[in-house]
Amino acid sequence: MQACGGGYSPETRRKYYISGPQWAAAYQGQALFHAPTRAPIGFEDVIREFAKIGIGYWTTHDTDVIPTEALGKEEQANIVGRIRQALESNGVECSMVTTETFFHAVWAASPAAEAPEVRQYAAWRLANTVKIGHELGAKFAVYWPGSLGYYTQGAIEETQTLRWYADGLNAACEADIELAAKYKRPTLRHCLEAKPFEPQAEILLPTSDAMLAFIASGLLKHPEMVGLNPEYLHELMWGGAPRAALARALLAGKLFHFDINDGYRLKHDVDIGIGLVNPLDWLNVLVLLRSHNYTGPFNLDYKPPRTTSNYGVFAVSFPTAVDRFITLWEMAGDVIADPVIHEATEALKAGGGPADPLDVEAVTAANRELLTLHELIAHRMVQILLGPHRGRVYPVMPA
Ligand code: XLS
Ligand code: MG
Ligand code: MG
Repeated sequence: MQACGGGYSPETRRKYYISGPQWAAAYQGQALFHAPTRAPIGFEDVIREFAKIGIGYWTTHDTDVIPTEALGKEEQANIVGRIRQALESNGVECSMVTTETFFHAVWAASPAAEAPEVRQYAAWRLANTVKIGHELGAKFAVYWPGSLGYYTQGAIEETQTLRWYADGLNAACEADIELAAKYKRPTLRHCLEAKPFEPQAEILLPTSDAMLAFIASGLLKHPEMVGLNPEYLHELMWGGAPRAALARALLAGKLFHFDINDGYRLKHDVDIGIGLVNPLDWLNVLVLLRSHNYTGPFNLDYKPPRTTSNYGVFAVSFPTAVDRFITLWEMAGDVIADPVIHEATEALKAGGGPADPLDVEAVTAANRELLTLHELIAHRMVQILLGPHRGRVYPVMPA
């Protein structure tokens, strides 16, 4: 880390709305074909380490911190009390809570299963998470319906399952309205998170766009309370352009929260740290968000690789992820202010000159040279990304 140089100070890092998930820091490296490589770690250590790094916000699933069987019991209240204490003494805030509706065996047929008792339990779990959110001071609740789908076709009826899923969200929003009044707080912002595959074979709401359609379907009682938590990699996984997916969410006024990470197209959810795979695409994403004044959280929903040690999670993995984000965010500011890109963009918008708009050949000819600027803009962005030779000329061979 010393050899790499140039890390930001914890004070600087805290100026950004960056949140660290409990589950990311506590991820032990396990997967279907992988045994864990790291020892378990609890929320007290995670919150303390986040604070030291300068990650000012913390996010959690209910069962990341409370055992399933203790939910709703006295033990829950004790744990929530301990979390509040850990947050307070480290100057960290809880920004988001989310319900685990994918891991426990009760969700084998999803939280919108046929059996009414499963759905009643799901509605209770969502409401209980909203309550925990209010108790911890959170502003957002996230829903990743990863188990909403199937392995074998025909057993579930999709329209019915989606109606049942909407019932769960409706229960969460209604509980929120009551709890917010009780705690004298604003209601939470409820954010749907899509992923195109995993853990079901087929997913009923696989993309952010599918979720926008679901929010507008008429099934939700409070569609104004519900928006999106897109995850960068989840849009890339299906082959989409994350920046375009974010643009559609912005146009719909539904970009509430954003999970940041990196990875590859058409692969499983590898959850690599931001900017390690697609830094140029990330720069572009942040240019879009900066130019539209996105003010929501950037949630570090990645997984430190299983080759990283417990020590390395906090000494290398988290600080470097935060620092790459900050650098890319500041570079996005450079792109927006760049005179070359500005001039090129304005020239493109002005068009190629006086031409009869109904004369197709004249319109084409008038823009022929101008459109070369598309490639120039891309070149300029790479110059800004790579930095050192921006606008400068180096002798390639010593004179
Ligand atoms: C899983 C999701 C998950 C959500 C919260 O792929 O990214 O981590 O962000 O349940
Ligand atoms: Mg996520
Ligand atoms: Mg992911």
